[in-house]
Amino acid sequence: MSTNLKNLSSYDKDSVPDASKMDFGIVVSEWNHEITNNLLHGTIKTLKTHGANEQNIHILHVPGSFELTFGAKTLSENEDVDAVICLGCVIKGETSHFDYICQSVSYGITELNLSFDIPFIFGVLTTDTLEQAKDRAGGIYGNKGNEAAITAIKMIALQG
Ligand code: DLZ
Repeated sequence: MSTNLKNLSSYDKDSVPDASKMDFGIVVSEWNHEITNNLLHGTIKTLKTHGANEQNIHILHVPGSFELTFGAKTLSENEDVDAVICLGCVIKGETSHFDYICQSVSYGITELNLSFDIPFIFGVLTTDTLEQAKDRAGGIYGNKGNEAAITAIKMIALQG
């Protein structure tokens, strides 16, 4: 979890490779959409800041974070993308849904990274409260979408 020691939107711009020739997939959860919309906008803005073309950014919406894994797999099979960024927001409730969804999506994205030849990026907020999510979706701790975009660019560049 980010703290006041680490802002999700702070990074060294010079350390980020040029993304103008890269193709991105973004799969975004509709659950907690006021948060995930901010994550999506933050992701797209940062990709474009580093040269990505709008027509090379493919977006797929899924109902909830549990569906991110299947959405990411589908997107990677249907579009010629170099990385898929998964965006979601899971907020702890009164039941154990939180634990099941977080476990499933983190395991699912790990599996995709091991099964496919492109990177799948974990851009999922897992918070105790809506307030904590807002703080990390364009609030006082930055925007996890910015972090996810930078991670995707760096991971694509890693492959040469
Ligand atoms: C059901 C559910 C609950 C309780 N909470 C969240 C949440 O905080 N964040 C989220 O992205 N999705 C949630 N969902 C929906 C599940 O991810 C999934 O869409 C449904 O269980 C249907 O498979």
